[in-house]
Amino acid sequence: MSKPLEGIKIIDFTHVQAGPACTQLLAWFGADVIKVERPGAGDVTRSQLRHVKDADALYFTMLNSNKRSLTLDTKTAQGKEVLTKLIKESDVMVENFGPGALDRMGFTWEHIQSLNPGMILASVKGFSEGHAYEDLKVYENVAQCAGGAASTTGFWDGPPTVSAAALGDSNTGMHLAIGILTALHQKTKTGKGQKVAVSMQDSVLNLCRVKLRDQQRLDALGYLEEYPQYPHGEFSDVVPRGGNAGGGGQPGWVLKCKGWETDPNAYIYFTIQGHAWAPICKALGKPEWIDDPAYNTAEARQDKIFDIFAFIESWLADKTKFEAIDILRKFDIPCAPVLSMKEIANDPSLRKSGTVVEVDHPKLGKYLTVGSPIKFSDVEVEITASPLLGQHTNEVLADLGYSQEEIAAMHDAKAV
Ligand code: CAO
Repeated sequence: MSKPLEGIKIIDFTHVQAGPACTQLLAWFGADVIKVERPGAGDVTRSQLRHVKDADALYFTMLNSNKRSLTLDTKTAQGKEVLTKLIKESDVMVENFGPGALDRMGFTWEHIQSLNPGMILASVKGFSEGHAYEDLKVYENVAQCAGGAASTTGFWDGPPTVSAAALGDSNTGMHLAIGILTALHQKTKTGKGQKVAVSMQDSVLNLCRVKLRDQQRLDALGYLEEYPQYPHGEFSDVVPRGGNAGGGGQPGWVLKCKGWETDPNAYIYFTIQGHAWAPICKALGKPEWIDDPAYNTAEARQDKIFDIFAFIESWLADKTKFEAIDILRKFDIPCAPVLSMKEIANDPSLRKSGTVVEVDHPKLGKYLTVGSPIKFSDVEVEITASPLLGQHTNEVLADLGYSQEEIAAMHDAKAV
């Protein structure tokens, strides 16, 4: 079966995480993604946090599957010539260099357009063009702080906290992928390429929109009724950190289960969804709460929500998180176990769905990676190993029309 993006050629001028996450997604769906890397070193993540000597690090392999690797020193005349040829026959170029790096290399947007008017140039930067911080280089946690995630994550008595989820990096890459696919679609109508730019700050903020909602409600009311600070605590004029409170209108919390004293993840997330109140009371053996006016509305429960959570914890004390979920699911209560990475790695459901995939790598051996979270009825996503540094250099150069002698000369000159 042919893949949906088959025939789309992408110059992958990305490194670290934000850009590679984007191009990996496009490669899964069939695009020919040629990763351009500096000769000798390659993407810095190849050697970052290695656990097998001389083999590419998992940081690299898990973000660069299904791609080809071309080594090219784009600061040499020969390297620029190869890149020029590639630009002329590619559909998309993706880059996440520091601000201005591509221009300094001689590949301004105007020059790229003059080489190939159909080209889509997709860029990730820390901040958007024209932003007061547009010159800054940015990594994940910097973006989480600038995008409003850190100030609203964590507990009220602790400092701003970053999430383990890659809200700044992979999330930005996913936004960029949507932008690229949109531009490709528009090109089918206009025949023209365009520039697609996504900033890490904007992408984080896009996931924090409910916190901007809360700022406006707080400005208007002076309190936020779904936060743990309500009704007994204090609010200032900024959205506070709400611990593990639910972000919508459904109060929820992380609750201890049997074994929490020794197992750091013996917890479940429990949501008190309004219309599930009666089933919740039945599940907990508290039928008298169903019609009790002190409990039977969300408003009535609010000032004793933590007493209710404490009661649920006492109910959970003799149940493991999995036993608890098996009981609660029968009552249609929105809840889930807090899963460790070890549990996720070994979860048969995730293996079966192709979300956790085992890949065989020539130097690293077998490793696990996260497969496509997007499932199609008519597309099968196969995850293949990431390329070794320069594995496809000769093949790509030959495809561009270079002779074996010319390729050998480029190797001698260390341009590739
Ligand atoms: N051949 C020759 N030179 C190359 C090259 C190649 N194949 N690939 C990269 N380079 C050069 C660039 O041209 C640049 O040169 P100059 O600065 O001299 O013009 C140089 O390598 C450094 O590039 P950089 O600024 O991208 O790299 P850095 O390590 O200093 O910064 C990062 C890394 C991620 C902070 C920066 O790239 C950045 O801010 N990117 C945008 C935001 C982003 O994507 N961050 C997320 C990264 S994932 O956490």
